[in-house]
Amino acid sequence: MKSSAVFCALLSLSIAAGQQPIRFEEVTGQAGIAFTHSFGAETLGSLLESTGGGAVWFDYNNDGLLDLFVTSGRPLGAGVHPYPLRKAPQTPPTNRFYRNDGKGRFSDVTQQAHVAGDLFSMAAIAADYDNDGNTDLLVTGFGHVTLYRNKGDGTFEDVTAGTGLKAPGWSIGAAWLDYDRDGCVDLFVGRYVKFDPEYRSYYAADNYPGPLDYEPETNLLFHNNCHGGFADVSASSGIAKLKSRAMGVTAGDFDLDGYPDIYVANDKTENFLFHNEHNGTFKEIALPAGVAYGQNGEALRPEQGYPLRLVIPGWEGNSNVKWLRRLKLVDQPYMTRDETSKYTDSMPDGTARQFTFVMEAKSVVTFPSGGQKLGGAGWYEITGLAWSGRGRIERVEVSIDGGATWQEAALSEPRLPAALTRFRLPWRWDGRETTVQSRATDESGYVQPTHEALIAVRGANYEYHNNGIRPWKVMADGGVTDVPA
Ligand SMILES: [Ca+2]
Ligand SMILES: [Ca+2]
Ligand SMILES: [Ca+2]
Ligand SMILES: [Ca+2]
Repeated sequence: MKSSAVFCALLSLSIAAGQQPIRFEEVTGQAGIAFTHSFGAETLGSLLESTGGGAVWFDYNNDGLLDLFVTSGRPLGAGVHPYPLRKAPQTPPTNRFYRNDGKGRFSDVTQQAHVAGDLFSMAAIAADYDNDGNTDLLVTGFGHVTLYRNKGDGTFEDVTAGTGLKAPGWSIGAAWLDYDRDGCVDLFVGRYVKFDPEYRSYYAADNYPGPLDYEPETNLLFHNNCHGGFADVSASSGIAKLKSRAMGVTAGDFDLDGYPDIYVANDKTENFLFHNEHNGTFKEIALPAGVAYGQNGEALRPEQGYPLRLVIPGWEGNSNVKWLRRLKLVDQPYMTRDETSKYTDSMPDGTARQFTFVMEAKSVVTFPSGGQKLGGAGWYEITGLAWSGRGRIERVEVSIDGGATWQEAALSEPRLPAALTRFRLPWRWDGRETTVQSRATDESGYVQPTHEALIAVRGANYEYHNNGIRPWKVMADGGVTDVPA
């Protein structure tokens, strides 16, 4: 509460001073702030890592100067990431806290303040939840939220467990608000999706599942009992009736009835405006209020033809038309957003090959594959999927020795043009480290190339139509990991 008031005051000062143009200068380094956000791996491999981090300005030591807390990601656990760090950094990435020393200088007080944190963090909000005059800090992230009580001596204490703040799952945006006006700030926690770090997308093997590939999640509301604890009132307040993919959350009294309301910006789904009904419940009114949808890229709604869906599995290898308003037949390609960004391939000389709709023959081994674990030497069945935009899959070969030799896999019928074709091959694993990969040949005679062969033709910048051979490394302990390109 205090932090937002100070921020607004700063903003109005700037405006009052502003007959002259306001200029900004990059001073991060000279101010003593050396922070680089980390997603904890060398290559983006999941929605979690692609989601970034947040920051909050608040005055933790009551000296009138705003201090800065910034969040960071961290390496995910072993076996859940397709691109783990091959060499861990000497200093593991953590959240950082910078004390404002005045005169444009900051000191890193992360360790002495005890706020480095232990989770893949997303956002932070600050308020004096226990009304002791010291502003406290809440950090959201993957797994739980952390409430740090400001002890008033320059240090914080993680009091999450003792306060009843249980927010499992993946939270991003959150907001402090005193919804029942009893003088103690309550807490709204927006949750994103039911994220499964082991779930991989096999349709675009270099890519990762997006927000719509995971189930939506409920949001949480906690009532502050004014004695240091919180009660989960998500159900009784009506907040938990709705599921969504919450990213940004803010609270404010938009209709000036004296009670703060809550706005939730949802990813790929309509937004929520929770109107405070003054009796401990909220009513979701975003649609009639006109703030449920954006003008472009808006969430699905019946006017757009939803829920009609047109599925085209093999043409691009990954296309779903999720809504359909009209079909128009034309005699030349049209330039729209997806046509320019997706249906082109970068070439080594910097130009782009335009309108490459067809996914050429591609296959991927789905067992054993990254993140799985074999239970020791013995018989296994290697399985996988192959497809081609050029027609039927004619054959799939599998190599269990890093590409030195290849064996023909059995194909499941029916094999249809531009459709997924399942393949399988019995395999006796001797328990030694090896590499498993597959290559498909389609009815045009096209053979799925190696990653190196693709780079030679298209350069290193292309990614969308990546149909290169996808190797998986089976380690002696049975663990299966990606082989970084
Ligand atoms: Ca301060
Ligand atoms: Ca406090
Ligand atoms: Ca309250
Ligand atoms: Ca209100």
